[in-house]
Amino acid sequence: MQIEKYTVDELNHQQAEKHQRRFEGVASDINNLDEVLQKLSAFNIAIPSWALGTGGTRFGRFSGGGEPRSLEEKIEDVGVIHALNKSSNSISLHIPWDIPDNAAAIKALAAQNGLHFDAVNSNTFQDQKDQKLSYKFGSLHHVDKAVRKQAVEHNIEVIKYGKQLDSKALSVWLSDGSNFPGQLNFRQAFQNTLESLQEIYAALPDDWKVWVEYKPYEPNFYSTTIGDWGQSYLLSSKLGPKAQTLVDLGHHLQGTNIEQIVSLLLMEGKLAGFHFNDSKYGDDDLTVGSINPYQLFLIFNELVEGMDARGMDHATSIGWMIDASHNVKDPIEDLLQSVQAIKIAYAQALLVDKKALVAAQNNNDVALAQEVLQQAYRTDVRSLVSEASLRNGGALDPIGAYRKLQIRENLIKERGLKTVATGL
Ligand code: RM4
Ligand code: MN
Ligand code: MN
Repeated sequence: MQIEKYTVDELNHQQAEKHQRRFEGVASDINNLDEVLQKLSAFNIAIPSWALGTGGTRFGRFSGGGEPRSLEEKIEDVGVIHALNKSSNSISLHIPWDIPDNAAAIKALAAQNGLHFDAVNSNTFQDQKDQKLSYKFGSLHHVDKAVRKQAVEHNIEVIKYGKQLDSKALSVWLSDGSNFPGQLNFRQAFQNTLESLQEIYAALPDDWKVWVEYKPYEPNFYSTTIGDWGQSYLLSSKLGPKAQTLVDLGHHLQGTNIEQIVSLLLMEGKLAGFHFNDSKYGDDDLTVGSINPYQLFLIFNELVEGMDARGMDHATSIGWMIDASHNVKDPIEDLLQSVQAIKIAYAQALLVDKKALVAAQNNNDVALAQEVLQQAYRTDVRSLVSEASLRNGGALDPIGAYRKLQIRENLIKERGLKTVATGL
């Protein structure tokens, strides 16, 4: 489904006065307004191909209507998201859930929707139909060399698909681990993983990166072979400069100070990027910013500060992606909400008075440091995000526009009520 630009313009027109009033109220207090708007306009967040259908839990799956039935339809859905928010100009594919059979046609369709391809993701956490050896006891860390080889070859095949689509990164998440004490030799599991990743690394094109994702538990509940940022960092350091650590916000134990992890990985040039989501307990994959928007802001504060310290381009030097999966929301609405939440946190971080913060830190003025941070956090930046979207040709209110344009109703008409997208 293609969105006609004039329909978005019409909606924007109806809201123009109200928007202008709000925008001027906030804008008058911002010294570097143009810079903030430019940075917001340039900022894009990739959409994962597996988040466009209604996700399931291990108990059930309640599909919504009009879900994409093919990779082509997934690309069209991301096209809808991008047409509304002008901040989601790429899609990240999970292989083999979304194999591009005809890469040239898929690329052309993406380009037609203003999209390109972000990282490609391998999957050795499930057995596929007709697969020779099982991943029941792991993949890259497996005790059996033949299983490791099969998993390595899968990753190399994923790189091949990615090359056809002009992706520039392979994202690896392993469920490898153990459920019971004694099941695994930790050192052996780590060494096997390293060796397997080295083989994958050797197959990476020069201008590619491999992103090593970590997660503390689930589906294994005693140990995970790449369980935290230390283990991922160790692997990516041993692998070399093309390997970096990927931070998925839901992959931390409760109470972990994620912003501190981010700050140090960035300092070491080892932060690959993000899988954004939110969670209350674990890998809940909830809408970004729905549970703890303050944490999201604190992470962005470290990102902006750390990237500026290294002279990095905010928009392009690391990978920005959503990794969420919903079972009760319309997936497109959820993704639109997530992108908005990310842009809000980013805008707030751009408003932090850095000079004042550094001065407060150097004077051990703890109360003032908090005031400075919360001054930015408590600014209602939503009209700045709307203005950036407007200047890019998007909607002032993407979710409102999605509803007013009755996009889901149209997708249901087009695709039917009972469709199921591939993914989790
Ligand atoms: C995992 C992890 C990976 C994602 C899969 C679907 O928990 O977050 O990034 O590829 O889920
Ligand atoms: Mn993830
Ligand atoms: Mn996850």
